[in-house]
Amino acid sequence: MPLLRVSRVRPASRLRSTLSRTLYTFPDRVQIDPEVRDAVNSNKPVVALESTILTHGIPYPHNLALAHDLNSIIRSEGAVPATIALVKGRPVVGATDAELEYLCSPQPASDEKFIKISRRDIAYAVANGVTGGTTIAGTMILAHLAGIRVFATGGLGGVHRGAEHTLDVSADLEELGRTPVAVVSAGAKAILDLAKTFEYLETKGVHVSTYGEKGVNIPAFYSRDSGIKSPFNWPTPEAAAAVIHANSLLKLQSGMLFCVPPPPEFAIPSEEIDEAIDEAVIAANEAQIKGKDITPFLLDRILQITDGKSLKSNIGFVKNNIRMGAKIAVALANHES
Ligand code: PSU
Ligand code: MN
Repeated sequence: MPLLRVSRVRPASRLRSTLSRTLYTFPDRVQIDPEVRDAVNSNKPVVALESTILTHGIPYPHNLALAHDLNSIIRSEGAVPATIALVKGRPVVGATDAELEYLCSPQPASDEKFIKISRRDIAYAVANGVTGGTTIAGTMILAHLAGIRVFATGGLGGVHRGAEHTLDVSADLEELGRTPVAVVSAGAKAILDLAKTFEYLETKGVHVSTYGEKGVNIPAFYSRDSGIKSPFNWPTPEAAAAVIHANSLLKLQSGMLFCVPPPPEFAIPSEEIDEAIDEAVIAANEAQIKGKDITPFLLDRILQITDGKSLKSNIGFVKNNIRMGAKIAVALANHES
């Protein structure tokens, strides 16, 4: 009963104003787009976007076209886009067109200009003036500090195949366990051990729910069905928004993963993509690729093996995820107004 009364005082905005002080009081150190700032402060819908997908996931010039398209999709749904990155050591929340162009510029294969920034890399990047794309973990941290509660992207990092030997588990999972941001994605990347990934999320107390009616399974990035049962389903953006609101209300401090199966026209059947993934994993092992280089290596290999089909699929469902993310952000703002 008391919960209901509390819900009427809009705890989410109170929560935001305290948290946001961390970022908003250092304007010389942090760049928050004025439109994003206004939207956060007035409880208007904002959708955060990551930048590793631009710097390390999707090759030039597709990345730049995608960055612009994602912004337009979010705006067409009535929300404000906020691409998050580190530019010359400065956390940026809401990258400008010039910054997007810079982040998307082609990088020499041997000597990377930009790094992939997860939780462990942020302080180093700030201290050393480094530019890089924030991963899901890195983006969640900055989104949360800026008061943004919905973040949409392609696919989550997770427990890598063979993790029982390498212990390679993406920091994305830890972040979902500790940072209250809703991540909208096509599940976790199919290059991973998906069963272990979702076990891990359960251990960390992360709410996992899949778009659709009750019984729809968790997707597998390129394909619609991972064969793994989704703990919950969200039939509408309003249903997802209600969970995000309750999560804030209870101050759970954990993240939420809202999965969106790729639309049929962009999905690749698992029999087809699994072969390419297996081949890419063998190539990565042979080349002894380790740590943070594995994900970009595998995505690039799969692109080559499928002759560009995986890229087309990836771009298609990322756009779809972002549209769903914007609908959730709009529903959340309505729910709380
Ligand atoms: N999904 C994509 N492309 C990507 C990634 C995900 O379609 O580039 C990135 C995300 O930024 C994710 C990261 O957070 O890969 C995970 O990397 P790692 O496994 O090293 O934690
Ligand atoms: Mn890793």
